[in-house]
Amino acid sequence: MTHLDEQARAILRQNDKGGYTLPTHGLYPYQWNWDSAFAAWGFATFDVARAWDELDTLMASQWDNGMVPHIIFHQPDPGYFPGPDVWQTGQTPETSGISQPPITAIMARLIFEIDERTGRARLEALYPKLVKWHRWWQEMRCTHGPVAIIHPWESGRDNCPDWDIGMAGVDGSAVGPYERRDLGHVHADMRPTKEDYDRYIAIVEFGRSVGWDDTKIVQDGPFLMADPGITFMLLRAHDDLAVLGRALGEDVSEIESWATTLRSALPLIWNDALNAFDARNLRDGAFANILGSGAFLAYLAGAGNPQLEAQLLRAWNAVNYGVPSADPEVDLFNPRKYWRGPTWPVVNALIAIGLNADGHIDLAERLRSETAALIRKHGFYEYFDPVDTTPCGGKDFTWTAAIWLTWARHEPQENAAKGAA
Ligand code: 9WN
Repeated sequence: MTHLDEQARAILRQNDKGGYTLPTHGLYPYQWNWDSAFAAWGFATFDVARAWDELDTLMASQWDNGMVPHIIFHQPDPGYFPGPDVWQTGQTPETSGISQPPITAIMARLIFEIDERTGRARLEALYPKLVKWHRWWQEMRCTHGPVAIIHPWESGRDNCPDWDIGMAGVDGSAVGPYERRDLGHVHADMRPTKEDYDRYIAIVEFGRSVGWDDTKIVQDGPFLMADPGITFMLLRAHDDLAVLGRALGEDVSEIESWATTLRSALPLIWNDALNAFDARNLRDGAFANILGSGAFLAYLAGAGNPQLEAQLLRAWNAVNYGVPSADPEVDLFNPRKYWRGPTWPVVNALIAIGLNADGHIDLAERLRSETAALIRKHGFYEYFDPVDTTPCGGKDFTWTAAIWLTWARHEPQENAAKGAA
């Protein structure tokens, strides 16, 4: 075990609150949905039982309607805004009112395959909850075909340019005074703007005003956009859930039919003018007309194609390290501003899983080695400047430590020796 491996394990342990893991101390003092799924994958490299615990704790906060919230406010903490008093969802424990990328089934499969014998009982307990969550996505968020998000935070790629056209229609001017807490931890240049936050809060206030009724929010809410990123992650998650269901001897025909229906909606998010998958404003049908990293998650769902590959290489070759979160060849690209340019190790890991499965072994390896170089040089930061490597956002970050242990640390010789894909 190398020093970096030890450090990565130590980060997971330091951020472990007993059953759930904080993304990082200070900036994000609660349990986040997709962060937890990555944390579980990381724990699985040295403590499989702890990995299942993480997923159990996440799924334990599932709402009666099947939704699994994006934040679970286990313990009060004044260090984050907006907290439970703003969301007012009336859940116990308190939670936010939106979801986040459904990668839990993807990670559950990876963890199950490490040790199927002991994992079986854990999976049996989790499986019905995952099916219920996936059904919620299909019924509540796929009414327009691809996955719709009702808040940029739902995408996990909060302020990426994909959402600019949808956010332009959100009126944030009536939001009362509030104090952001993120700026006490991270420089404002790296975070979303005040205009973004006013609109984020306006969308939360709308959800609260209709008692977090999904049908009303999808119908009348201030923001509704098709998200290529979640569409591809859900597609992959459906496939993985079906594999898990079959292993348990379950009838997976409902899951298979969701996957077929969702796959048939992919042409709706293909933008010919951009030559790539693209986000779309579902209020008026307009495409975002901007290449984002969500498009490259197509590989995760086996939906890559030569035009997309050309766009991937163009955007990637325009920077030096990792796949950028926004197109480096457009004016709004900003290499340090959150999801408007920086490279995110976790997104790189998901893209690489897809590239590998699609036979692009060399590209997957290039992505791994560039991501590993960033972590070796600076440590386990939240994200990085893809041009000059500057580390950005929170440090000692759980998901960066997790993907180091599971993916970034593995040199090709080692992969070949292990027969890993
Ligand atoms: C809002 C925790 C989360 C990640 C998201 C990332 C960021 C929150 C924020 O942090 O979002 O959910 O306050 O900025 O964008 O992907 O899950 O790491």
